[in-house]
Amino acid sequence: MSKKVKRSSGEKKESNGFIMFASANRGLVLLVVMVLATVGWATLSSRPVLPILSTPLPTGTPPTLPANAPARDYIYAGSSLISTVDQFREPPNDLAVWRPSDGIWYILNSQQQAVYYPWGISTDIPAPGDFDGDGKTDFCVFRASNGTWYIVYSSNGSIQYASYGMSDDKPVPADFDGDGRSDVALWRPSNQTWYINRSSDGGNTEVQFGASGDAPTPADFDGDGKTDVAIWRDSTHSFWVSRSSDGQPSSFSIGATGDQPVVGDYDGDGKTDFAVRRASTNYWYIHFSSDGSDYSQAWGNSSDTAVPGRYNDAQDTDAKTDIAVWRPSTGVWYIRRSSTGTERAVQWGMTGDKPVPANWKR
Ligand SMILES: [Ca+2]
Ligand SMILES: [Ca+2]
Ligand SMILES: [Ca+2]
Ligand SMILES: [Ca+2]
Repeated sequence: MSKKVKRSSGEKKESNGFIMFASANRGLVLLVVMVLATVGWATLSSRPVLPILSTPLPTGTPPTLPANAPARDYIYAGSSLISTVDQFREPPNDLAVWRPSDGIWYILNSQQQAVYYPWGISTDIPAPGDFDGDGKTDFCVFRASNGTWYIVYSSNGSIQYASYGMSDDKPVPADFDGDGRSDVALWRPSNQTWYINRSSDGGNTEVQFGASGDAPTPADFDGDGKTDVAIWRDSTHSFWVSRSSDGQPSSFSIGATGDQPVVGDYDGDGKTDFAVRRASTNYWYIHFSSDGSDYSQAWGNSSDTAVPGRYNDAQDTDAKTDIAVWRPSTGVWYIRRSSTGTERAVQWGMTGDKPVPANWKR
């Protein structure tokens, strides 16, 4: 499993079951797509679904990608990009859910308007990322049945297909090579191997890291702007990280067996902090990277879904990850503002949805 595959325009090449990018601009096919609605949630919930992607993989020349760029913060006024700030921090998240029953993504944008987009079918796994590097998250699903990624570039609406992976793989898209674009990537539990298709040069990185039973937790722990390969090992309640900065492995023990990894940059220093959540007590345990101190906080209840992320509003504009949960029974988000410790509760989504907070900027 160590062959490398080169891209060639419009041509599929196989290597050990992987077929590299083939793409086509089908912007005209799917359209009616982004609709800003000021109407209520109930109306949105009944929107029709556009079926997608039952056709064979298309061939053709992939569209030109944006030039490589370092990780940046993108500042928008409405939909217009007005500034970028170089820093290895994620811009604020929008609240969003993906509804498997109808394949629709529902986003609450910064103007508190609903945006929806049909993309995917019920058995897909949502795998959003910024694959074209324009600072906006792209709609993407991984279809395990055929090992295919279906991506819509936010920059030009083009549809990208990537056959990469097998049915039991876990999609882990992130910017491992630090060029500002998410890489199509997956973790294979059966051999604990990471398969990363680098956006910077189209080559593949395959690295065995982890053991049976581990859970992938990729993030930028060393703060160099590149996502690090990392896992949570429940049996020893420890994280293992392969640092992108020097290639060295390191481990950190925190919490207890049975805890859930909830890594994020809670102190806002640009480095991801080790963190776990204990469902039995609803406590979050965080180890701050900035000063090595430990922090704990009770938040949410045991049936909630953890959705830590940087959520900004008028009362919280810092760059720190907020402790946050989404309640499946009611669709309410409970965000603990990092700057004030106060609660922000917003209803968005309903039972059966999957929360997909990200930098949608729609
Ligand atoms: Ca994008
Ligand atoms: Ca990348
Ligand atoms: Ca890193
Ligand atoms: Ca940190």
